[in-house]
Amino acid sequence: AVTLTTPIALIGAPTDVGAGARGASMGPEALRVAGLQPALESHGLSVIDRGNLSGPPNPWQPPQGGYRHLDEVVAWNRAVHDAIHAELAQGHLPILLGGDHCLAMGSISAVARHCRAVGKKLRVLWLDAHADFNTSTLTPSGNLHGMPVACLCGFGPDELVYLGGEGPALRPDQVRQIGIRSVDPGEKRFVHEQGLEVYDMRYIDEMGMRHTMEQALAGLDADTHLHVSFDVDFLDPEIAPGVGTTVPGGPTYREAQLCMEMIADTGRLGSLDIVELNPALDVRNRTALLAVDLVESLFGKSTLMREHQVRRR
Ligand code: HAR
Ligand code: MN
Ligand code: MN
Ligand code: MN
Repeated sequence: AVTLTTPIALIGAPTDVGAGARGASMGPEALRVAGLQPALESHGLSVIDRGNLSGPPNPWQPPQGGYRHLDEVVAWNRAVHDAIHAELAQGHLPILLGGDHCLAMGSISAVARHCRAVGKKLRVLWLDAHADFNTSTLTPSGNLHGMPVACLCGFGPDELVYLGGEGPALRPDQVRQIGIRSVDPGEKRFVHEQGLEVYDMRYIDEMGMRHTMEQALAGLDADTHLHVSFDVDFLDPEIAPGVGTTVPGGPTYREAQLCMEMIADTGRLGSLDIVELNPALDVRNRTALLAVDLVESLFGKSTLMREHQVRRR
């Protein structure tokens, strides 16, 4: 659970090896320039910036055997796994600054390993326009940022499935996907077959963000570690143009804020990915600034304001 005393560690992973467009490698610096650290500190949180990890460059090759840049993706994810695990072991709350979404394999495998060691349950909230549940045979692109959820659940190459040591990191029933609106045909069948809990945009339109988040957060308790994997393309492209794979019809500013606020209210947030921000496609760092604004809410900005108001009355 987040308290004002849990130190937050920022870890940059400047790569786009898993993506279909170049530029997410500039994400960590754009988030820093947008003031992520001072924004969190302004709410009384203590933040350490660990700087950036390093790894192989993007060779920009076509897929081989259904995977593009598999060796490079493995190398980056090993580095991410080790860095995230080290922070969790010290009692810190790690924030991965991506980088494309393939990096969630490294971060979530580390979170799962940590939860096994300390005997905690794990719930993953996957905020995304995409299900990221492709495999080498289902993928239309070979891009590994379209496959992290499948790999984490055991459907992928051994080098990625066993990043965290023994067995796959996740069972499908630990995942809640929110904001989904672009799923490939074979991927869709596989999502249903594996029973992933998906709150797609149709669900959010009909039921509202409040009810959606009540469902997605149901059953969390004091022994649950909540990991949020925030793919910035979750947001509607009208407010968040700086991503490689925009899909129209995403959550509005207020819907996204409410989503973050309701997560904050649980007090269970234990780790976070901010991925797929692509400054090469952004407009005056607008999408990075929005991501920072939303992450402030995720860490309880509005809760803090509400408490102040109550005290003043
Ligand atoms: N489903 C498509 C593919 O596998 C596009 C995946 C895009 N993924 C991300 N992350 N941008 O969610 O190629
Ligand atoms: Mn994604
Ligand atoms: Mn996405
Ligand atoms: Mn309800």
